[in-house]
Amino acid sequence: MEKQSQVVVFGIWGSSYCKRVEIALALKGIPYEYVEEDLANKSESLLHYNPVHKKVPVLVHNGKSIAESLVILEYIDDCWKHGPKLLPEDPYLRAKLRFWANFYDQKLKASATQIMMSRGEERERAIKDFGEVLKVFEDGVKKDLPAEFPCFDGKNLGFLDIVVGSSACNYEASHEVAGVIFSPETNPTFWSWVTALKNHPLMKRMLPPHDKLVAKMRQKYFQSA
Ligand SMILES: N[C@@H](CCC(=O)N[C@@H](CS)C(=O)NCC(=O)O)C(=O)O
Repeated sequence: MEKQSQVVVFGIWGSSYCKRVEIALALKGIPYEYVEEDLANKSESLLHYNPVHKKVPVLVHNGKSIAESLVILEYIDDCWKHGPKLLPEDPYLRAKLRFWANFYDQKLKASATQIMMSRGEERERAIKDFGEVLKVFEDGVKKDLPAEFPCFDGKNLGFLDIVVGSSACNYEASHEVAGVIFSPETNPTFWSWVTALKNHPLMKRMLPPHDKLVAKMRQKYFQSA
C-alpha cells in the first residue's frame, strides 16, 4: 500500500490469537516489528493502543492501532491487496467464514480453556462439552463451505485456516500436559485439518516450539506439576 508502511505487532509468544496476526503478515510478505508484552506488567504502549480490552494482539499501522485478532486479519487483507487473499470476494462466503471463525473463538476455544481449568468430574464434563461443540464446528464447516474454504489439506492458507491453525501447536501441547481431548477417531476431519495446518511450512516457522508451550501450560494450569 503506502511506500513507507510501518507495522508493529504487540503480542506474547505463546498466544494463538497473536500468532494469527504474525502468520497473516508473513503470508503476505509484510515486514513488521514485533514487541513481546509482559501481561503481568502491561506496557504503557499496550494500554495506549488497546485501552478498551487491554489485550494482545494489537496491530499498529503507521501509528494507528487495531485490536482483536479477527478484526486485524480482515484489516490486513483489506489493506494489503497483494499476496494471497485471506477472504474470498463473494459476500456470502465471507459471511460464512466470519461466522465459523467467531464460533471457533467463542465456543471452541472457550470450551478448550474450560478443560484446562477444571479437574475431576468437572473436567470430564468439559471434555464431553468440547466434543459436542467440535462436532457442530466440523459438520457446519463441511456443510457451509466449499472444499477450498477452509483448506483441509492445509496447502493454501486462508482466513479460517489461520484462525484454526494458530492453535495447532497449543492442542498438541495440551494433549501432552492434560490428556487427549480429540483424536483421529473422535473427530477425523478436525484432526487431519489441524495436522495438515501444523505441517504447513509457514506455520512450522511461525508457531511456538512444542517443549516451550508444554512448559508454559504446565506452569499456567498445573503449577505444582
Ligand atoms: N478476542 C481477543 C482475545 C485476545 C486475548 O485473549 N489475549 C490475551 C492473551 S492470549 C490477553 O491479552 N490477555 C490479557 C488480559 O486478559 O488481561 C482476540 O481475538 O484478539
